[in-house]
Amino acid sequence: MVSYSLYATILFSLLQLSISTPQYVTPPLPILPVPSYSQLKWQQREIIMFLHFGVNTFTDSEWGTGYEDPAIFNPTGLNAAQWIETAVETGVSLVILTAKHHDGFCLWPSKYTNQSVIGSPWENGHGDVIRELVKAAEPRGVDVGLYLSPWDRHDQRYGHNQEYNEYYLAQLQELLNNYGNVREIWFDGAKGANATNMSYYFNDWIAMVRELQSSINIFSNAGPDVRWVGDENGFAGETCWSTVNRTSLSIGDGINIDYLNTGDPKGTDWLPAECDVSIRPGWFWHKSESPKKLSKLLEIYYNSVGRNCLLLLNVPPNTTGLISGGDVQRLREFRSAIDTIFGTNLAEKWYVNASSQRGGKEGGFGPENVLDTDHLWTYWAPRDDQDEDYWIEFHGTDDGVSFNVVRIQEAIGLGQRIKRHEIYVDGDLIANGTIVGYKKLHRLKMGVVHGYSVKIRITESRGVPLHLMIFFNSSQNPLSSSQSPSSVSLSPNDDKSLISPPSSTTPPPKSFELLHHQQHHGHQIPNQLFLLRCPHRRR
Ligand code: FUL
Repeated sequence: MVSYSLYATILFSLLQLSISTPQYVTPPLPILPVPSYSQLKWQQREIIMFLHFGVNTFTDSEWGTGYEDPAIFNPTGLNAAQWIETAVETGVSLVILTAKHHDGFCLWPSKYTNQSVIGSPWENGHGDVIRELVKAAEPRGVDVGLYLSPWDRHDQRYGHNQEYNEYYLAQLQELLNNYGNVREIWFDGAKGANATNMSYYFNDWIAMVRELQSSINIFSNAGPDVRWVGDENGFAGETCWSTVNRTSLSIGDGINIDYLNTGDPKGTDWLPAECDVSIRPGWFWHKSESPKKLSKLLEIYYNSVGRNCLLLLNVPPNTTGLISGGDVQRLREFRSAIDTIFGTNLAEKWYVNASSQRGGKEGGFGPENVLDTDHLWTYWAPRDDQDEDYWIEFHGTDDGVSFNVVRIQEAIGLGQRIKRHEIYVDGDLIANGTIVGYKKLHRLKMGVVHGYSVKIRITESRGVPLHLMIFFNSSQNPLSSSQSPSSVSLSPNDDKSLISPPSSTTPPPKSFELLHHQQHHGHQIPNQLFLLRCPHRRR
């Protein structure tokens, strides 16, 4: 007979077993506000494309008068598949077309006006540019967005509040009911200085958009989903929070440029900024204009994507209805340069430790998470029960590493937190900055540095900072002779320091001071980069 004490012992051991079974450590609480699902998807696109196309393309103008004859719109070789291929090659997953610009001409056969493709010889008046775009985009997995200008210089209803708002809403219904998923709608605040007075019924527009499309982002200078960055150069503020107080902004007027440019660390609304800029001087295609230099596009990339924003790059189709060869070529160079610069994680094999980790060694929030490829949901998290000097440190191999760019990312799914950070190489401060957000790119001012350890200190944050990651690029050089010249070609005026030239014959210098010296005296510099991503939790 089994004694009572044996039963008790077995029961006790079982209890102990269940108590010592490891429990998953829960993720930390978010710090509000956090992005919506659609905002998070939007942010991950990084670069999106604008297509300005319409009667202005044929009149060589930027703002049409509204008196254009629709018959002038005649893109004899229009091929939306070519636009989409260009987008795909550029790494773009969303293209936004000007369905109607300020001149009032509609690129689709709207029932509510004759100022449209209906009056054009193109396709004998049976054409529909939006349909062409959607048909070309869908099989290539590219999403579509639409720009519908509130300011309308053609329609007689403009200036009559009820009539024009009804017209605008009717067109929104056409656009959002008939072309499948639309991922972004652009409410442009632009309006000529002497334009007729007009009140836009934004609340009605927003409600209608939400009713018709569940995963759309609404853009205006004040959101509600995406805000304008405050300029048309493609540059965000050096500090650019994804948060604002929407009550400090109003759609359409009273624009506070500085507020848009920098956001608000105390903001209660998640409203990230979009940086719109054209590849050419104008928004519409003009024969006399040519695309920006590669170095300029890269500078724009660093100042938009590299400052926690999205880059909305305009590429205007020409009078044939195609994206011009020079623009396509420049976009290829742009993509190739980005891929070369950010292609390989130089830190992949490095050892990493941190000031502390949530849940201890087995907690799932260790600093090694910063080296994986999930940029949002695996991260390093320090303990949240103490006031500490938050840092994460990477230790290299015997040869160390050379780099000139640092990339840091936060796990923004749990809120934007970091207010200030510093970067040290072998104990020397080499860069510092303010916010990080989805992505912060530091192009090191002193050029390439070489070192054996890299430390990121987070010196100020909203709550406990989460996150970081590192890349070390041992990649082929974009200008290396072993590569096909078409992979990246810089025009003679391009700033070659933006993508460092090769150093196959130069042994790596021992200190970053030396590298600094070399670069400033025109020597070749190593191409490796160092990218740091804010850590995320491993699932
Ligand atoms: C501005 C407009 O006036 C320009 O023509 C262009 O569409 C740009 C994106 O927005 O406000």
